[in-house]
Amino acid sequence: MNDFTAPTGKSTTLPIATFTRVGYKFIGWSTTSSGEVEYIDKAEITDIAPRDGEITLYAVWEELPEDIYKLNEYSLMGSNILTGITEETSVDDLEYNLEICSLCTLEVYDKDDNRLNYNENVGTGTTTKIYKNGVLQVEFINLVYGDVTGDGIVNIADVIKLADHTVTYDILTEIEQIAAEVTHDSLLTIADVIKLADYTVDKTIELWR
Ligand SMILES: [Ca+2]
Repeated sequence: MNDFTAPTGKSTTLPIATFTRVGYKFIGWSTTSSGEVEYIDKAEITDIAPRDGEITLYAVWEELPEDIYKLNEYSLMGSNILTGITEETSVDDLEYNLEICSLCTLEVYDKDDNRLNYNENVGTGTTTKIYKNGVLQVEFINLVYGDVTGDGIVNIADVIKLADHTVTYDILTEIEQIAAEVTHDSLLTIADVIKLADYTVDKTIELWR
């Protein structure tokens, strides 16, 4: 992740963690390479580095519970973003791909907390919940690269919404911004708009890492 500058004497939110590690999930930051979590993802921090100096934060990882689900072709970005989901993946497809345990059930909810049907598409910003014996085990925010509107399909509507955002920078939510950042340079610019527009006519272009 990029360097991050925080003002002296003011509370600042740490940027969302976007690291991935196969078989693990990110649980927070430590100031030492093998230490415990000192700051959770997106923690509010004030003056943790010396004035005009810098501090290195190390990612702390926890092994994923393979007896509950398997990520297979998906990966976990940061603490709870499920990535690698392609467009037009239905709830049914997602449940199949994640290989949830026999006592487990999977439910997906839209941004307004309405449960999606099994034939509906999983879009950016929807939430996956996995239960075992009715007890919630894990919750993911779903990320579909290129799907900025959150309907699980990448089309001209996504291009328009992203283009509007690059003018005012106040339209997309945090997760939508990650989905829109298809050139992977940590910036949202006209280059992302162009690549996304190209993708809508040539779906062989790679949008994800
Ligand atoms: Ca869309």
